[in-house]
Amino acid sequence: MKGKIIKIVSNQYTVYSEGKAYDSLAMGKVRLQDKPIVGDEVEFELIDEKYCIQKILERRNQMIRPAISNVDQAIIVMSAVEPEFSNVLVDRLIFLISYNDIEPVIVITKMDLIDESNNIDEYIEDYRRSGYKVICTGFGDELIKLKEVLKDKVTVLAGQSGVGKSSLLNRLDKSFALHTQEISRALGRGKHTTRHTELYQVAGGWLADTPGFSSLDFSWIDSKVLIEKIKDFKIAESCRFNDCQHINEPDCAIKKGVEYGNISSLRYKNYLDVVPLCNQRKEWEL
Ligand SMILES: Nc1nc2c(ncn2[C@@H]2O[C@H](COP(=O)(O)OP(=O)(O)OP(=O)(O)O)[C@@H](O)[C@H]2O)c(=O)[nH]1
Ligand SMILES: [Zn+2]
Repeated sequence: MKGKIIKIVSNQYTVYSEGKAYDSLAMGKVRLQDKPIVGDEVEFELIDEKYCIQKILERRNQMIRPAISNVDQAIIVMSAVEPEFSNVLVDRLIFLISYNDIEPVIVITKMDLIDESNNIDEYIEDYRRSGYKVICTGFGDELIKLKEVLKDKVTVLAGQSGVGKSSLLNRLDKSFALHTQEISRALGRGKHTTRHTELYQVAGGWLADTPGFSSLDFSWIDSKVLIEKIKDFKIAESCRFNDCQHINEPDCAIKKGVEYGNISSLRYKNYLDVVPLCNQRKEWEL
């Protein structure tokens, strides 16, 4: 049978397959192959009345913190106000998420609190023009668009404190929200239980119970790889140099794109700001 690991507690693996959850064990050869993690697509069989994981299928991607594989999308939760909307923060998250081969989706909360003088619409337009999905929410909203986005996908939440992650979860699924509150309370007490990430069925998809990308550390990022992953920079034209960093090289297609307004100047500026933070780790530190 084929299934997906949705929970791991010590050597007990919960594998979900066609509407049912199976308590399973991992065979020695599987554990040697590569430690199974939550999100893994696996082959498993009933052997001597026990479900045994035989094989981990190739991972499309893999996050370290929390350890989850095959993540389809990361939702960047950012408030319109309180705390103030930060395009710098959103873009840094976009870069880190894209670097991990995960699709970023932006959810802007607290839209009910903005007044006319607010310029958030310009940011929203900018992200949409670049091809990013943006969902606006606020109190009183039924989250229909968000639910559509979650359906059939494996999703991780990201976003700073106070932007409204818990409120969103509460409105999406009460029992899931209670579960995540337990976790943050335990973490807040500094309790040394080994934290096990778990995938929960929410709105017809899978949502991780631990937020990701909480460290905005670029030191281990290879800027050459990052360039390839940023959606805004995927254009038909090419730069004069194959290894163009799009900083001050001549005949740079990206700089031209920014100049002619085809590439977001905001994203480009935020890219320039993270480049010096990249490539700080030595090979042996990774
Ligand atoms: N008006 C309004 N208030 C909101 C909205 N979303 C969240 N809030 C409020 O913003 C505050 C912070 O929301 P939380 O959901 O606790 O934020 P969080 O991202 O979970 O924060 P951490 O738990 O610290 O990570 C709370 O007082 C919420 O009631 C919204 O869409 N509209
Ligand atoms: Zn270039």
